[in-house]
Amino acid sequence: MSPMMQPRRTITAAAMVALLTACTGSSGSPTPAGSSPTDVATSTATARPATSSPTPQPTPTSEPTPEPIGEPPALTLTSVAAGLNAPINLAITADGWLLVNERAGRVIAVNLDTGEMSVALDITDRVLGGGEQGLLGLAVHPGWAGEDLRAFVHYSDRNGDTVLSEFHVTDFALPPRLDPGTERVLLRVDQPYANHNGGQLAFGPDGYLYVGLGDGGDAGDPHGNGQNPATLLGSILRIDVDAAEEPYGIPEGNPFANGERGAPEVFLYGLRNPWRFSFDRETGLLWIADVGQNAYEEVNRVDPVADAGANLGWNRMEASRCYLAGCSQEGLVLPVGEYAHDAGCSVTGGHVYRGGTIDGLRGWYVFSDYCSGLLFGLRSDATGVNTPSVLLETGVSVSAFGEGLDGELYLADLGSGGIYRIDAAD
Ligand SMILES: [Ca+2]
Repeated sequence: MSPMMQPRRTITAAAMVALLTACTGSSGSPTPAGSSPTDVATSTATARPATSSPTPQPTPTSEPTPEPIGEPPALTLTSVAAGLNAPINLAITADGWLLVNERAGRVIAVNLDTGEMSVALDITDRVLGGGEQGLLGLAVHPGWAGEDLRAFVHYSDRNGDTVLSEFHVTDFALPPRLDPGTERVLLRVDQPYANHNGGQLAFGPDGYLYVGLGDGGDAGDPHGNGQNPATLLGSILRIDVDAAEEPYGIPEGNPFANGERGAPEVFLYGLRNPWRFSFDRETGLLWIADVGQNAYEEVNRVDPVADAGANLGWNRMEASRCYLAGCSQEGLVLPVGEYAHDAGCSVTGGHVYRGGTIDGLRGWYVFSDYCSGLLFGLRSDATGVNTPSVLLETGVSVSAFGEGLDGELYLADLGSGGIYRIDAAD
C-alpha cells in the first residue's frame, strides 16, 4: 500500500470549498504598472504598451504525436520533498532546480537528487497568502543561463490585488536565490473579490509569457468578465517580456492587439478560474483546466496559433452545459474533457506526459482534482468532450503539477506540504 493512500483530510477540502465561494467587494480594472518598484507604488499609468516586434516564433505543430498512445498504466507517488508550507506552484529551472511556491510568499528551491531545500525568494512582506490568494504562480525565463537568471511571479498583494513581477538572481552561488530587491512590476490588476485570481504563468513555445486570470470572483461571474475581452479578468493573457517596450510588449499575433475589440493583452477569454495550464512539449498545444461553478470541472486544449482569441465559454457555459439558461454555443470552444462533482470539486491542471520512464503514459494529459485527490488522464489526441480516466487515488490535496527537464511529472500536496514524483507502480 502506498503511503499516499491515507484518509482524506476533510478539513482541508472543506476549507477549499469555502474558498471557492468566498467574496469581498469592489470593481476591477487592469493597470499596466510602471517599470520600477518605486513608481509602481503610485502608478496609475493607463498608456498601453506599444505593439512589439515579434520575436522569432516557431509554429507549434498541431498534429498529434505519431507515437501510439498506450493504455494508462498503474501509477504510484514517490516523495521527493516534505515539510513545505502550503505549496501551490511548481516550476523547474533550465539547470534542474525545482522551484516551489509557498502560498504565503516564499519560493523554495529543491534539489531533486538530494531533496535538500533552501529559500530561493521571500516576499511574504508583499503577499496576502491564504485561501485562493497568495504567491500563486512562477515561470522561469526560458533564457535561464549564465548570469541572466530571471523568473516571473504572480501574487496577491496586501490589498488582494494581482501583481505580475520579475525578479533576478544577483548572487550566483548555488542554490539559486532570486533577489527580493530586484522586483520589476509589469502588471497590476484590481481584484473585485478574494476568489478566482487565476495565477498560472507559463512561457509558450513562442517565447511569450502566458498569464492566467480568473473572472474576478464571487459566484456566477456577476460582472460578466469572462465574456468581456476588454477586461483582463476571465482571460489568459499573452505578453512579450523581452520587448524593448516597458513594461512589456504586445505580440503582433495577439487577437486584440489593436485594442479595438478587446484588451491587447488578452489571448483567450471565457474562463472562470484557470487553475493551471501548460504546453505540450511535443505538440505545442495549450492545455487549460478551468474550475467549474456548480456541477462540472473542465479541461480545454487549444492551438496557440490557430485558436488565438478563442472564447472558452464561461459564463454562458459551464464545461459543455449551459450555465445561463438557453445559452448560445455559437463561437465557443468546448472542453475536451469534463467530470461532474461526484468525482471532485476543483480541477488542478497538469501536463501531457512526455517522459521516458512510464511506459503507456506517454501522450496522456495527467491532471487532478483538489478535493477528491483523483489523478486523471485524458488522451492528448481526444476529440469531442470526454470523461477522463482515473489513474490513481492519491489521497492528497493536489494544488499543482510540475514537469521535469526529462518530462517526468511532479505534484504538490497543499495539505501536507509534500512534493511527489509520479512513477509507474511496480
Ligand atoms: Ca469553458
